[in-house]
Amino acid sequence: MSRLLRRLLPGSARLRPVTTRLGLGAAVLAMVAAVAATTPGSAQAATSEGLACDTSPTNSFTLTADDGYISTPDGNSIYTWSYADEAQRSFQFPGPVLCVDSGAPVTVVLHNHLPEATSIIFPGQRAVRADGRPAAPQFATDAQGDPTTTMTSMVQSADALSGATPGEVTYTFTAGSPGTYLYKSGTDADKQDQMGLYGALIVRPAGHAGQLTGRGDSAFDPAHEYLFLLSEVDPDLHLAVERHQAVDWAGYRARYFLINGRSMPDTLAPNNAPWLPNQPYGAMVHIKPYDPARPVENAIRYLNAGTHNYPFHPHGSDERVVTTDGQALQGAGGEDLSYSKYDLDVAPGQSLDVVFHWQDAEGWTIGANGQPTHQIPTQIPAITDQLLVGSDTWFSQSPYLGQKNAVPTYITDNNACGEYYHIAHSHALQEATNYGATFGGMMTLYRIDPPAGCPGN
Ligand SMILES: [Cu+2]
Repeated sequence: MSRLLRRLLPGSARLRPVTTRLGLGAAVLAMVAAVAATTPGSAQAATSEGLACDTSPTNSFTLTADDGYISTPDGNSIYTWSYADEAQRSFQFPGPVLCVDSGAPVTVVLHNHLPEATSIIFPGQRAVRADGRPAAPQFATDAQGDPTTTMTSMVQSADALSGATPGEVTYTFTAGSPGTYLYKSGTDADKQDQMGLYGALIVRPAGHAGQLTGRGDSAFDPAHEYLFLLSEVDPDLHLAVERHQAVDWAGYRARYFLINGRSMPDTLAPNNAPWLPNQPYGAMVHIKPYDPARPVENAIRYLNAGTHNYPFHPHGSDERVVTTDGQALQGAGGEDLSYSKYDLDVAPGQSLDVVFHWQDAEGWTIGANGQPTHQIPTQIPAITDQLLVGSDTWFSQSPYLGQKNAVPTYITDNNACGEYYHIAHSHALQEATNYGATFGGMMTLYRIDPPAGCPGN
């Protein structure tokens, strides 16, 4: 529970009886009202699209490891552990996106409000220090005499300490090469990672804000930069931890598959959507067609916080991988070794940074005279891979970008102005579900607006 809610609800166990008596909806409303009433500033309330960075002029961040609840599109509420930026909010999932420049000295202070000890590790960053000492693994033995690894950087639970002072540890390191990295728990990591203790660390090339790396051919439009932090949740495991029961790893089975802590269709909601108060990050890509007169790329940072490979599959176009695990893809002589891919396989702990654009390759645009620039077959199967297939709620019923035909009355129309939508999802199709219900899970949409824009959107 957050310190904020502790203050509002004196007694650390106060929230759960509220949940029991009033039902979850009332408890969530109470939490929303409490957060809205007491959170300083308005940055949290403003919705937005795309990458939402936490930055600091001194590259110093204070994170709180805490527990809270996340919601899923099927109405479930899942007990979760995560990190929150103390300056921003009391609880959020996943942890805040920390953005720093390569070569910058970074400080991360960790406060622990979890019921057990925890720590943070920063895979890919060198010479991390914890309270000034090297944050190296520390070996101990368990009850069976087997060696176990703990971290010197481990911080005890505040609940284990007397008084109100939380456990605290300070990590320092110099931000490494430009790229996308995880930060995550280093203590009982299988469990604590599954419980949600992870976030993204983005390292930008110093002096080249609009590039993924120091290479000019990694340039992108900063207004169209996105993060896809991929992970999964086994709700039974989370429930066991909430009830202080043993974790049954033999029975592990993920039921929810997430991008930035949300499942489809919640992935489409904007950043800081008020109905998802603890899951601030959306995952919808919103771009315009490639314009030869203004040839800009868009960027996506793929990051896998799960336990196995997620074969992520954007439908609309290839994406060009320019960075893996914080390493620019180039040869010893600086030659470009980036490659285009239609399925982005993201391995556990791995990151891929890509640039891409969507090209109206067939010229299905509306010309200056308001008519399609050329005639094409009207049968939808002729153009399936350029569209969501069939009479979907997002389809304009027109193959022409910017034209919106009559939509059948029996569907809910989510198409604003004749824009295109491509789905993008894990191609392990059981991961494109919410507890088995299809068209959910690790899935989002790419929205391509007409070249002239979309009035009111
Ligand atoms: Cu697909």
